[in-house]
This record gives sequence, structure tokens and C-alpha cells, in this order.
Amino acid sequence: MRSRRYRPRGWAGAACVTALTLAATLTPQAGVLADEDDGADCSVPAPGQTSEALLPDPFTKLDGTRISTTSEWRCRRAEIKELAESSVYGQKPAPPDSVTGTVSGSGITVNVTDQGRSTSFSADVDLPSGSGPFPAVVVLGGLGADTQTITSSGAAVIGFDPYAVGEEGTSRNSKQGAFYDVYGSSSGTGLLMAWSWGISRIIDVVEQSDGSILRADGTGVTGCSRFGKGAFVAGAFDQRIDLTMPVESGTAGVPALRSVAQEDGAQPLSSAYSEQPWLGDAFSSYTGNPAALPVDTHEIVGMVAPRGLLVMENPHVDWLGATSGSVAALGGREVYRALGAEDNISYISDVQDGTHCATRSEWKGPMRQSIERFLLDSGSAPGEFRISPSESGDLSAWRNWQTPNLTGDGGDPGDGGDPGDGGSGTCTADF
Ligand code: MCU
Repeated sequence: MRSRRYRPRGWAGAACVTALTLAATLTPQAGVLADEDDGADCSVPAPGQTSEALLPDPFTKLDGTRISTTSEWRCRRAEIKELAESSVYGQKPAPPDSVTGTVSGSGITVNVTDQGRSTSFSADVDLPSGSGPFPAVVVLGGLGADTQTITSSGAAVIGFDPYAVGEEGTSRNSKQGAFYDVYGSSSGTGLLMAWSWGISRIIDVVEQSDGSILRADGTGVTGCSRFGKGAFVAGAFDQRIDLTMPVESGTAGVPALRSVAQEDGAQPLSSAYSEQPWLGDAFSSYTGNPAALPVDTHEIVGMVAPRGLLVMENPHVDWLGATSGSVAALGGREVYRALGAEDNISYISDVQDGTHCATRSEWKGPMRQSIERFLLDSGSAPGEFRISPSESGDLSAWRNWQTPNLTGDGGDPGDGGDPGDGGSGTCTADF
């Protein structure tokens, strides 16, 4: 399905925007549909070899110049996307030739055909009380997800079993699941990106439905632990996702790769690469040399900007690398700042309970507020950074760049001026 192209009202190409009005202008709003990838037309030059011990500058383009306007972010983001796919996660294919399916009050079916190969999978739906249509939060894998807070906030839960799309427990040359049915069992694309692709195809089906049950213009995603890694990647690689809420995602999730490689007790890069084929095959070149990575996860955070992002971390379990989670969130917040949307990113790790993937009282309020703001278009974003003092990263130690004052240039950062809009998986944690 390659059709349908509404775009976020917030990005629409009005006349000149001033710095003061940027926050309001760049904030996506529920009620309007975006593209899965609004930078698909950007030309991305081949990258050279790099070595950078610190976090790469999100604002410096591959040609060596820095962006200076908000509208330039769109194609800079496309560069980051390409680098992230080629070095970290593996390629996310362009939207397939055909996606069909059904939406009911209890489930979604998805049928995909691309390049002559077909597959199917399904997801569960749990509606909140009241009358729809409802926005929805895709919950990956069920583990630790606070579905009660989601439904009581007025959003449906789409229960997505990531393993239907990308199985764990396979070797890298015999990957299994719906994604690999289409793109081949020796695809270099890792499970996190395969899961992200599955969520994008669910959104395709919701978009094509008559809209009487679920609204396609209010979609969130969440998951804990390995499913937090998946939620983070899903939100970064589909701009139709209005709210991304990764929980305790650990190495290969939010934590900055360069930083987590040095963080005491955190899962090493080589361990995350080999535990499951979560990351793309190409990441093998970097497990022992993260300085050679052309990107880091603060830029993946930046790919989510200016959309809603609520990062939740657990500072009590060293393996989860929460200090590096804060480094990535602080670094990525600079992209939100540059786009005038700082309030749209929140980070909360000052939590009491050390149990991995516990349902936490400290997160309920910010989750509810985020769902209301980004999926129901009411109230205001939490805009909070509550970092546990015990796991607080120091961004200044990790960067040698400063955040530019991007100027609004009257263009549309979304598209160059088109005024077009007005099952649950299981896993065991062994640490
Ligand atoms: C934090 O996510 C993972 C972690 O990367 C693994 O090393 C561990 O085995 O499992 C965690 C998880 O998904 O726990 C449910």
C-alpha cells in the first residue's frame, strides 16, 4: 500500500514561523495522519568511514555542513535513518505492494504481499469503555505493560506478539516469522526492525479500515525490556506513531551504544548482539568498536522528534544500563530543543521498585498525560526529566557539539511545502 498521504497538521506549510511559535507549529496533533517516512525522497550520500569516541553531532550532515533551518531536519533525519539501518538495525523495506486486513473490536488481521511473496499475522484488540472510535497503543509482547492505565486513559490496546513477525531462538541465517516469510530467512534485518515493520503493517490496516473502531490518527507504542527495544525502534521508524513509550529497554534499546559499552554491569554490546538476532547482522562490525558507528541512539531519539516520547528506565538493575539511557535521552532532547518541541520528550527513572518490568505508580501519571496529549489531543505533555541521581548521565562528557538555533524558514519540515492537511510473547529475564 503506497497511497494515502495526509500529514501532521503541525508540520503544514504555513507562512514564516518564528522561533517563538515553533513549539506550537512543530507539535504533531492527533486528528491528522502522517507518512510512515516523510523523508523517503531525500537523497542520502554514501557515508565515509568514521571514528568518533563521543556521540556524533545529530545536526551535521554527511556532506560535513550543519543544518541551520528546521526544514533541513527532514533530510538530515533521512541520513540518520539510513545510517541506523545500515549499521545497527538492518533495512526496513519500503511499504509493501499490498496490505489488506480487518479490524474488529477484538482483533486485527494483516495480509501482506511484497515482491511476489505473501504472509499473514494478527493482533488482539482490547477496547476501553465508552464509545469509539478510539486511538490505540500497540503493546509489544505484553510483558509488564500497564494496559490498565492505557485503557482507563481512553485508548485501546493492540496486543502484538512480536514473535509472530520475528521469532527468537533462531540463528542469523535462518530467521523466521512473517517478516522473513517475505524478505527471506537470511535477511540481514534484525528482529527489532522486523517487529517495527509488523507494527507499521498493523497501522496500514487500521488506516484502511472505515475508522469506526480504531482511529489511525492516534497511535502509540510501548513494551518492556526486549519489547522496549522493539517499541523504541518502532516509534523511530514510523512517523505515524504519535507516542513512543519504551520501558527498561537496555542495550540495543534507548541506552547510548558508546556509553553502555563502558557502563559497569550493563549488558555488553557483544552480548546483546549474540543473545538474540535483535540487531541487524551488520552490527557485528561494531560490537568491539562502537566509536566506528556512524550513529548512536541519541539520534534515534532524535528520529522520534518532535513526536511524543516517554522513556522509562529502571536504575536498580545494572544490566539495564539506565545511565546510558539518560545519556541518549539527554542527547536526543537536543533535537527536540532545536525543533522547538522540548516538552514532547520525557524521561523518568526515579522509581522505587527495582523489579524488572514492574507496573510502577511513578509512571502512571506521565503515561496518562502523554496518551491524553498525543493520542486524544487534550491537555499538555508531561515535559519532565526525572533522572535517578544514582544513574544520571553527563551529556557534556559525551558531546563536542552544541545545539543550533534552527531558524524557521517558512518551508514545511514535513514535506517541503505541501499544505495537504489543513498474543503475547514470553521471555525470561535471567539476571
Ligand atoms: C533488557 O532486555 C533484555 C536483555 O537485553 C536480556 O539480556 C535479558 O535476557 O532479557 C531482557 C528482557 O527482555 O527481559 C524480559
